[in-house]
Amino acid sequence: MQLKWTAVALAALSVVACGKKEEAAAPAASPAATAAAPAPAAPPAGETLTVKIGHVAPTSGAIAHLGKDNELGAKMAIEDLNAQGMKIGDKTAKFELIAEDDAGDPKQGTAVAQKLVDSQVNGVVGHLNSGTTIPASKIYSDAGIPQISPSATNPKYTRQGFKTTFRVVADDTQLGGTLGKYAVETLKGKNIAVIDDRTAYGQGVADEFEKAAKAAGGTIVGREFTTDKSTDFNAILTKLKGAKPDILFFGGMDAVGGPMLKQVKQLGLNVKFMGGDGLCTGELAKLAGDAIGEEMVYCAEAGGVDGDFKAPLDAWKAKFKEKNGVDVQIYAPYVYDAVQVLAAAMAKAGSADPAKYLPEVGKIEYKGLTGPIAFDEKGDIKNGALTLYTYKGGARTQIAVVR
Ligand code: ABU
Repeated sequence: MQLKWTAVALAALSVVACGKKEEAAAPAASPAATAAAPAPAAPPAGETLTVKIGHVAPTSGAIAHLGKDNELGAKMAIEDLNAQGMKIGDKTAKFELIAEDDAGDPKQGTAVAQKLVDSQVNGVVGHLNSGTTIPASKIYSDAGIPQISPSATNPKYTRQGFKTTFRVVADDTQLGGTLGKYAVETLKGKNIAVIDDRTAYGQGVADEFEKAAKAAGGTIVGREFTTDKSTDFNAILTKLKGAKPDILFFGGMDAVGGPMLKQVKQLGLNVKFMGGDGLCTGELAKLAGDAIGEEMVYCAEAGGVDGDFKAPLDAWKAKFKEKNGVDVQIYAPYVYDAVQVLAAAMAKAGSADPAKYLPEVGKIEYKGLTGPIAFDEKGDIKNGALTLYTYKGGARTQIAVVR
């Protein structure tokens, strides 16, 4: 695959743009002339193109730590793009971030999506949750605005026939499928219990897990559900304990998974605890305390890099920590790449008009922090990776990157 838009290429654009600015701002002036000179004229309005990028995630509520992680990734991309002085057509682009909070709530998600459309954003990165991303995608599609989700993994998002929907991570079919197989073939699970939080993500990933675990020869001994706001799981865990599972899979986010793990320990349930990407955060170890155990919890991020991509991603994560004072939770680098992909498509089209640059998003071949990004006909990432993790010594620890 030929990767056309690299960080090096973007830096080269920056050099060209800066060179032009320096030429224009270098009059040969004597000290006396300088003293009397009027303030330099502002550049003609036509030289700058304001590009509005909308970003949506839950920056309030139980998973605000994940929403803020995503938003910081978007901010870092905007800062880097502006520092590079990227050209779109013959204009220097000035990127502006319009960040909205959907609180992980589908209704609030569609309300802020309409707000972004009304603000005439040129592109959108988000939302974080499948349950907000899917309904919001119709609003962006109707307005013809390209949308890239950095973290919503429910397959339905890209299977609605919209031309505007893209995703830079693997989906729940891949996540649940890989984890189900891993549960039986590697962790040697035989009797498997499943809980989900009834969200588009939680239920979807649990269904895929269950299907794959059964196909690999596992037996599903119980299926229960909770909500994405629950804190007491004693009734469902007690019921499942009676079925003597050796694996317990939870389809849901870390904010619910952490307290659930504490109750698993209190009830003496002797299981390997598994989950998808929503569980697979640094925060989970804090939320679960000593219930995180040693190599007892297994999960997967819906992306990942190895080989030559590892060092630049690690360096970016270190920069993120230095700048923001917090570690990357999970999807900030994917948000960073999603913003860069929109910008690269605009540069390629020579326009930030959604109708003009949308075809370039679909054709993009971008070498990102999170690996090569190109989309299939649905808008899903081609050849998406997964990273399997466990928790050791209270820290998320990588097992392997798989495709
Ligand atoms: N993929 C996990 C978190 C976001 C979601 O799909 O709801």
